Amino acid sequence: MATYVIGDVQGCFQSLTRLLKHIQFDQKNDVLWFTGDLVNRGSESLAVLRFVSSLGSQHITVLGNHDLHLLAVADGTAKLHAEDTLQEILASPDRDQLLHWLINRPLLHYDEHVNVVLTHAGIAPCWTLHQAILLAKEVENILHGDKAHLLLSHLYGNQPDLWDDGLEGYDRYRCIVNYFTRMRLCDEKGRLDFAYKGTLQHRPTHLFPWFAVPNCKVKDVDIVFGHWAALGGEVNVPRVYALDTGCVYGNKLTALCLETRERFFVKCWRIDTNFTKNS
Ligand SMILES: [Mn+2]
Repeated sequence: MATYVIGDVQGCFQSLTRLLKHIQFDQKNDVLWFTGDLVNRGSESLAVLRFVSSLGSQHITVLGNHDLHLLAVADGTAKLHAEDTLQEILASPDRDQLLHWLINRPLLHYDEHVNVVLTHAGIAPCWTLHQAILLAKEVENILHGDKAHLLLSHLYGNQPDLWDDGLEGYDRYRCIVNYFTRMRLCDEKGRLDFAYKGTLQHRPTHLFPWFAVPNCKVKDVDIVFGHWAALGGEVNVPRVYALDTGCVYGNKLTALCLETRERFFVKCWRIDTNFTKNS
């Protein structure tokens, strides 16, 4: 038995199929974790969603910003963007079943046996692991309940951009979701920057990648995340694993074996996608 964490698939079903073949994925014995952003920008989001949701207890998926965008569009609280490739899901006969499955995914998964935590973008530098687990649960409870529509309709926006324990209501939930699904750079206090999406090398010098903010509170756990394709899977920080390797941009799709920490990847081509802008 092996556990593989797979980076952002973003609708690239052919690449996912090739990667699973490469790692000789055994559906009876192996477990797959996904870093989120299963859908959008790639050309086969529906196939990815159908496949991953069919894995049942053999898998873990955390929600990414593109997954939440799909849920908000389906809910009527957000509009499709020009570069979105979600129409096929929205028009499919099994959409309600797939979306119900998707909205019930967590924002964070922590496995105490292997001491690994998985989220889409990372963990706010001002949170301990325990706090992050509780805050993810707060939002998940609403997404999984009858107030999900209200939350989705208040989800968008960049404010508040700094965590404060005293935040309440939708400001609190939006801030939590932004840390878990959109974070890349922060200032030394942990204030989110939403503008920069590039490499570590060229980042604004007053900002830090979230995992290298001084006095980062998450310690003694391995953190696996996706979302930041420009990292190319490299962070050079112990116990932090970046797995978005830009599959949808024609780069690579990566799997990390949790038992051996070995990485596997397949090269991707833009034939999997009808999206070419690197954003
Ligand atoms: Mn993302």
